[in-house]
Amino acid sequence: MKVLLLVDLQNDFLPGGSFPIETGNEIFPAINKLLKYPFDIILATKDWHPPDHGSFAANHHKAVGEKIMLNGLEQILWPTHCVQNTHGSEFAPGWNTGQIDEVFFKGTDKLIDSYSAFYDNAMQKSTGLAAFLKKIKASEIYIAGLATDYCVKYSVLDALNLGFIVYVVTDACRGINLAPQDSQEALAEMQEEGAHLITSDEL
Ligand code: VGL
Ligand code: ZN
Repeated sequence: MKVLLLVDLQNDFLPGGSFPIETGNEIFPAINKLLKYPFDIILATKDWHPPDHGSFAANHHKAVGEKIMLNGLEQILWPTHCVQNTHGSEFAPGWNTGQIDEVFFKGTDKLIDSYSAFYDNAMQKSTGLAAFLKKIKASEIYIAGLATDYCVKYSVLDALNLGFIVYVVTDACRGINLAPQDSQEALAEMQEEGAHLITSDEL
């Protein structure tokens, strides 16, 4: 069972959104190439926060990028983004969302962020993705999307820990890069942990 998992391809993470990755639109040629390949199933995640989410700087009257303790865990503060049922949390245009078989939602609890598509940042609650993948007997997971250094990275590391064979499609990912080398370091860490880095053309 070959699974394509597309992470957080949502308006707010792209130019014009509230938390834009300025190079984010560069992934769509690769995403559209992937969508032509014969995956057994295509899954997507949505970052899906309530308006009072604890990761939003504005909810603490603090600056973006500052760190706080949120319910016992260190939390980087982000711009308000991907609020449930807003334009910013909708899938971005530029790819055929009609091909998605199932969507998994994360970051829904205001007291804890969730970078991984599988579990929240305290590994307490599951999105249901792990159980779904086991049920369909998934073996290989091809992961792409936004952002390389957060949601893609933590999804990849959890998928490896769950025992899946994981491919990261590097030209179909872009990062936030709070520090300029963050995405490169994230890819190196994923590879060290056992992920295979490939491009959409190599696939
Ligand atoms: C993400 C930070 C906060 C991501 C989501 O999709 O990588 N990063 N929320
Ligand atoms: Zn978020």
